[in-house]
Amino acid sequence: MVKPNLILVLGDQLTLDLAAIRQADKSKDVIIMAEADAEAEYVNHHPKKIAFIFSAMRHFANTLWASGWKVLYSKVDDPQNSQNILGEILRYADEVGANELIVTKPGEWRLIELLNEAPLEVKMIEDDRFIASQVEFENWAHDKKTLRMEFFYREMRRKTGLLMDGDKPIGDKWNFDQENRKSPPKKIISPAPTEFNNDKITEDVLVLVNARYNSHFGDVYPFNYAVTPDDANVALDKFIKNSLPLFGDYQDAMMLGEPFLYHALISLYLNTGLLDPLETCRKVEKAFITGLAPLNAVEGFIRQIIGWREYIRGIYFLKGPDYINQNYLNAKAKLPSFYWSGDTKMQCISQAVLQTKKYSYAHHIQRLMVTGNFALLADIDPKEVHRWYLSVYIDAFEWVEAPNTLGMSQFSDGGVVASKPYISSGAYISRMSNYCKSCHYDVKDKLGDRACPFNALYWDFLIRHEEKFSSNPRMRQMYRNWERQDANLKSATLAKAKKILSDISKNRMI
Ligand code: FAD
Ligand code: DLZ
Ligand code: SF4
Repeated sequence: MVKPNLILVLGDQLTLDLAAIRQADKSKDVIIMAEADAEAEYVNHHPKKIAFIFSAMRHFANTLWASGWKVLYSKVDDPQNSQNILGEILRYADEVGANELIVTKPGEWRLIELLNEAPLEVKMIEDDRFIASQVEFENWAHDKKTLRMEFFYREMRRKTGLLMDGDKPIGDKWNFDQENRKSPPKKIISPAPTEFNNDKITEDVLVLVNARYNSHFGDVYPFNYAVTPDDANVALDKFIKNSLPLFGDYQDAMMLGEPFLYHALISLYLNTGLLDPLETCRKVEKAFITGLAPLNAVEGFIRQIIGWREYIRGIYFLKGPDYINQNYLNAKAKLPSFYWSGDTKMQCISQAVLQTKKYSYAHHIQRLMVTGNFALLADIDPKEVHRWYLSVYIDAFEWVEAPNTLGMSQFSDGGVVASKPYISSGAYISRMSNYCKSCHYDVKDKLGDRACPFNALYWDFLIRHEEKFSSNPRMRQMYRNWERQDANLKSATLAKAKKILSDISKNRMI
């Protein structure tokens, strides 16, 4: 008798068009899927994220059964569940007499290494749910001195033909970012994100997750995310209709009580296979062609997906498993406890942390210029920052989270992703948000009791790393501004920063 192969489908590989499924033989092979504590707890993932993944996995297993596949599915509370993916593979291999496992390459070196060391034959195939293959990215990167996203993005525009007029970009410019930096208006009425009613499968998962992972940071209720491709497409369509036209203008804006503004809230669906990136971009391009949304919004959005998302993935696999261990700035402090509690007088941080607790979501500028910026200025160990981002965000899988956090946000790769550190004083946050107006601190003050902590920390960071950055042409002006300041002001600023860092290390309320 011909032995069946096992086909592993991971929690972020939920599409019938998955490379491993395309290689499988429905008449004999067996698909396996496993919910496992080891995956939920290697960092303590946000309960909403665990619930989203488990429910989407269960719905996908039903789709597979309905289309005639044999599926062996481990629920996390099954008594026989070994609670780790390898354990489940070996248990099922024994049960069905399989000796080969076919798997689409996971998006984490940790799992790739685990599977490569498994005591059975493993065939790992390229994940082709992306626009650029790994080889294509390596070919692009190999003769470049610096790996800037913008040039890679242009290749992706040419390859997909998105927003192209022959070999020229529509609008005669590749990038309309200059038009996408508007401060928030005084009043904003942003469209509510699409909310879905939960079916019995999701309700059961919510009860289970709420009981099992109740020590993890984050609220499982209320839960309104989509868990199927159909619903994810409904969310995408509503975004295109209601929010896309203003997506570009307010992409970088932040507002009190407005966690989503005009953002799409679709990264969780793209990253788990519920939405396809190219189909998503084609729908968005159509909104420009039919006059629904302006070019700055549509180009800005498409750039995030075929530019940033693809580039970030390319970097993760190009740089290898050691990427997450880099610490170019030798940052050593512990992550402050307010990253978990939101218990800080800094309005901007408190907003970002508390909405993350509630929704497992914060938008890009909150991640980069609020929590990321503060961690960088406060000399926090990048590994701790990385583990925080990986655990708290619903869209966080290491291939996309690590280069964003460690590269773009914490500069711990020494400038592979970012050409200079993304740092700012309170002035940037004040310009791009209305947070400062209701903050305990005064954004204009550097030294007083109520001085915004970002201000002194910003200068302290520049001085602490003067040797590394003072000759960076994009940072020269910052150092010139420092030189122009009065000597007493300079030493008072550094003393103030020292006091803030000491308060953080002693877990005092700031
Ligand atoms: P929108 O703002 O509406 O953008 C549309 C889409 O573009 C997103 O859904 C996403 O798929 C893509 N996109 C935009 N920027 C990026 C980017 N820099 N990298 C990859 N894709 C991008 N994104 C994740 O998907 N997972 C992560 O774990 C993650 N961690 C991050 C950590 C830090 C420190 C920073 C600064 C950014 C991180 N990002 C991450 C990128 C970005 O913040 C999120 O993709 C975005 O906030 C998701 O929300 P949205 O769907 O509303 O996005
Ligand atoms: C993140 C996650 C969680 C919380 N749970 C599971 C799970 O139970 N089973 C599973 O197959 N995958 C899970 N995942 C996703 C993986 O941990 C991992 O991040 C991705 O598969 C990497 O591509
Ligand atoms: Fe954040 Fe400073 Fe503004 Fe307060 S004053 S919200 S701490 S930037």
